[in-house]
Amino acid sequence: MDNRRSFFSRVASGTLFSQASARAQAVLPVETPDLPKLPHRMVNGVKEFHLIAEVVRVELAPGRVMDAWGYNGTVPGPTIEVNEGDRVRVVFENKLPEPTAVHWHGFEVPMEMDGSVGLGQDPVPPGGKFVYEWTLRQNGTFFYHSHFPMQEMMGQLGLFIMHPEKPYTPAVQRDFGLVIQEWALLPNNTVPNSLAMEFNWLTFNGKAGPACTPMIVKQGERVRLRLINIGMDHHPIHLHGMQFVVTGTEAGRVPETMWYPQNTVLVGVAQARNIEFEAKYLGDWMLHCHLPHHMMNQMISMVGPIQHGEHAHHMNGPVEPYPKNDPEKKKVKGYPQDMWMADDGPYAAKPENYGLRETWSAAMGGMMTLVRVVTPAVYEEIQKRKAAR
Ligand SMILES: [Cu+2]
Repeated sequence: MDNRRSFFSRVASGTLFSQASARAQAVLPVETPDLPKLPHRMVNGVKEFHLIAEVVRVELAPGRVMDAWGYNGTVPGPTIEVNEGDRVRVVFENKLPEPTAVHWHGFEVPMEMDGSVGLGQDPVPPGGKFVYEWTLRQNGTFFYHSHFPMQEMMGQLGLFIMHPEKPYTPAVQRDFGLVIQEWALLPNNTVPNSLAMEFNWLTFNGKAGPACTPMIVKQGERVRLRLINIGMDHHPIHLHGMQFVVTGTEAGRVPETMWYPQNTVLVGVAQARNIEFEAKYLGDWMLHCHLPHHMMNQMISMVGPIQHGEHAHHMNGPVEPYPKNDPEKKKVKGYPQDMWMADDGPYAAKPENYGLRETWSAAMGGMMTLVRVVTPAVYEEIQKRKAAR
């Protein structure tokens, strides 16, 4: 009788099902805008992935093509998603023109499975293969990348999500992953300059604003964003309109007692940061790196007109002022952002951009995307458009 009473009271209070719903929450897939997932097949209880390093032609923004190095046809590489405790095999193939290997960043695995060339394994030659296999007893936001630095700067990076065995609390309704990268694409080149120290293209998941696909959230949902960074710079990532807490690092979950409110998180090189927030307020909220040069495209001196507007006149004294009425001077698309060029054309058809204010694209440049907290009606319309795509 006591048991029965306790059963019903638990049903009434919702605690009986909280475990089941929490388990469902544990496998809530991570959405990675503009990036695919790497599929796997089960082979005798092992999750087997095939990862191929190769040269990939991508479009950072409409018309800006880059020949970078990625995996399985994308730059950065596709997202790998597994569960804590899984036995995982990655059959790796090198289709690059030089030797490489894959380092599993933050993984607690035997050294010969760590991907550190020279120490744990030999380089995988062009055309060669190597099989990585582990039982993964961690959870959190991890990543994979080549451990050759110049290959990192050519794009060789990807998200590796390990979902926890015991679900995180509180549960989230949306979980997004964003890969931070930077590129030096000099004029008339399609191959990134991996020696560069300043960068003209800054990307989330391989796209520069306004080409980044917004993250769509319903008002009231709890949201997790996972950010990872490999490059030459640390990026202070700022969210508009709401406060968040940092709930995870590259090493796993942060205890709740250590959470404190922020709206900017520094994602340093080789770091991962998970942030979580309640999507309290309707709006198209920017999420961006706050380094000024990273909020624009083409922001290096050798790619565009270095002066603009009245600045030239004031700074240079009574010399010929900047020809404000010369449209040719304003034709370097996206440079710099304060030239204010709204150009919705290439983005209008994207379902996730539905309902944005007409001038939105002018505000977006560089490492910048949107968390769109939308009404049910806008959410439904976006879903309808995605289904029809
Ligand atoms: Cu930055």
